[in-house]
Amino acid sequence: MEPLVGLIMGSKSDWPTMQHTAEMLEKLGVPYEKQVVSAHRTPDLLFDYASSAQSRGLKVIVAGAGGAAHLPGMVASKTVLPVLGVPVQSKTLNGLDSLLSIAQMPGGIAVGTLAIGKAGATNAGLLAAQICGLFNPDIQKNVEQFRAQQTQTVLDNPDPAQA
Ligand code: RP5
Repeated sequence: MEPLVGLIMGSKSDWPTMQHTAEMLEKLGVPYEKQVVSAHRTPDLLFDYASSAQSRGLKVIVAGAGGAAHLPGMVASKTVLPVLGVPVQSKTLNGLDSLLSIAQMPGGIAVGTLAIGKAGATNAGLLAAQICGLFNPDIQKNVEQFRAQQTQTVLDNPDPAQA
């Protein structure tokens, strides 16, 4: 299947975080593509990627970046596809810089901002799948099954002291 989700990140160093988005998309049967696209190191590539994303068939873009994290906002400015931003945990400021850079978009261009780090990356994959589930019943069913299994796992293991 052609990719529905474009998974991009500012650097290879973001992969240990953003691989959790990839894992969730795979778990939920969402076809995706992945690529390093840097706002400040490859600005022309960023413009090309974002402006061609819709015509190439993508439905959602997940963009992870750290530090002065311009990538999600700049991508959102060049496409009407929903853009989900993942703040990567930076070494110096623990990702607070990334979070504020991504979340504090001025009104008029929207980026859906997730939590810092692994949880945000995981949920970006989940949210992208939920968006794709709006037009793809198979993906929506996979999301429902994932949620049901998660619930059952908690109900089956109520003792907090037991491994
Ligand atoms: C950002 O700068 C990337 O998203 C990454 O989180 C951060 C550091 O990049 P590297 O210097 O590790 O390549 O563009």
